[in-house]
Amino acid sequence: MNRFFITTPIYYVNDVPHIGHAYTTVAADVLARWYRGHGMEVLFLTGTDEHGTKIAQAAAAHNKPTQQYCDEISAQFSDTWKELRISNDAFIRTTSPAHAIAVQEFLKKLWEKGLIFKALYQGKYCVQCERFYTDDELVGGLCPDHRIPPEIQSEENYFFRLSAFREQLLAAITNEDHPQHFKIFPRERRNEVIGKLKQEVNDLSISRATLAWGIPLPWDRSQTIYVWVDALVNYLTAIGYPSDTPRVEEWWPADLHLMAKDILWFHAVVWPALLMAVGMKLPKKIFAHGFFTVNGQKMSKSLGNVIRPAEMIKEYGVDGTRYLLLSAFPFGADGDFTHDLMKTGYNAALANDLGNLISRAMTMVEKYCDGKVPAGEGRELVNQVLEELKPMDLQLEHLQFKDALATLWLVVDHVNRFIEAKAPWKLMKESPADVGPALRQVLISLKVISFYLRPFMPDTANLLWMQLGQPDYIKNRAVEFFDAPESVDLPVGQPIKRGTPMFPRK
Ligand code: ME8
Repeated sequence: MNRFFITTPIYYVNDVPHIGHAYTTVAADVLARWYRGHGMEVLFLTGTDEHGTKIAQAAAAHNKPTQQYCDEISAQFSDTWKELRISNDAFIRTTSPAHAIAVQEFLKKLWEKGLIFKALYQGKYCVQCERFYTDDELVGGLCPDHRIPPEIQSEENYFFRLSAFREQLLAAITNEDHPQHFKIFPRERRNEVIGKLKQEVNDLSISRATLAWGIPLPWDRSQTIYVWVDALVNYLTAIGYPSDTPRVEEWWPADLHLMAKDILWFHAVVWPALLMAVGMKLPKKIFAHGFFTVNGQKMSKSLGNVIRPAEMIKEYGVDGTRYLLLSAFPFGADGDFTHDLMKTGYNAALANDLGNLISRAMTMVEKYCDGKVPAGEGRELVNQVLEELKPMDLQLEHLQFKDALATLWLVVDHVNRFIEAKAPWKLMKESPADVGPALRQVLISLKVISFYLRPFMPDTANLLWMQLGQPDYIKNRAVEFFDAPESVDLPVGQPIKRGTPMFPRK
């Protein structure tokens, strides 16, 4: 069976989730559901990153023992993902014992390969990013992401010879025939990585002498492992590394690492180099999406403009939130998220187009067809709808969620226009025999829409599915997919169950 291993970043537990984290996670969920729906075996991984200075400081600021603090915030991430119907198959916490073993084993391999050396290092470290910056990378002396001055850190650390992999990495990224070729998207981000790789690459400090909150280095327990190296290995912990179970063989390399552009360097350069160093395969594809701002500003606790998923869910529902996150901007581009944008999107696409289509279709079937699927010939609408949905395959393969939703909404619009044109309320008087066949096509088109809606809005799709008289697919854990979309159908006489309107207007 075809396998698909998809990951999100593991999020820092210094703060509870916001819609930036939800964005990546919902996107990954859509792909996981889409591929499962097409009969693939999917492993969808997310989790929390719990070591490092930033976390230790956050726990101290809350006057809590660090582990307890991590437990609490990590639970908030997993609860939020449950609420957002995220269908992850695994959730890694870097403070779990299995992960510590995986990281230490990985580091032992690097050590044995002679790729680690010890050196005195003085550098400028941004605790919020958990990384050193060179003077060139700072903007006016400040961290380019957080706009805060970095700390001067000076200690004797162990280093990984990242610089030794510069050329091999460049070749693996740019040469499609290279045995370790991997893809980076979008193109501009890929070019940035290539541009940086063409310049000098510094070796990477992989341990801390003064930070206790981390996993000890296997050969020198006075130092802890750098949080980024610790975090990246989570992708292997999840599949059973370091044991030799077939799972590691089956699932590695990952098909897709998803993240925003802030951490692309770690995924496109540091991680592949570490994997090359220990002789493992590289992930196949890395996609770095854009950054949300809120009313033009970076989301940050200090600015007080952080939008929490719970606020959005309260206002727009779970599926409304999922829809709004993915339809707002092309995946890859930055975007400014405003309440106006959300409200407009909700009213237009959900209340008007989709909500209205479902409710009027069901109402008419009740009124004109005795609440049952009518008989009738003719499939021109159904066939057009199936044809119009075809681009979604490629759009989702390229992670163009906004475009994929636009494709689906063209179809929603098409079915709405079909109803307008047929005007069953008039037909009832002029040619009542034509009402059943027209509404039959509308119902079958809704069944198709429901199927394509599933990955994006699983609850709505299921409600629609059940209104069409189909069995609850969430409760039955059904993972069906269309083997033969052209034969999609509904049995004549099957009762439909009109529900309450789904997306009340704001
Ligand atoms: O970097 N817009 O964790 P993190 C869009 N622990 N996406 C955003 C966002 C925004 N404004 N803010 C955050 C870490 N994200 C490390 C990762 S992985 C081995 C270790 C999302 O909590 C986006 O996916 O800072 C980004 O890459 C990630 O959260 C950073 O999460």
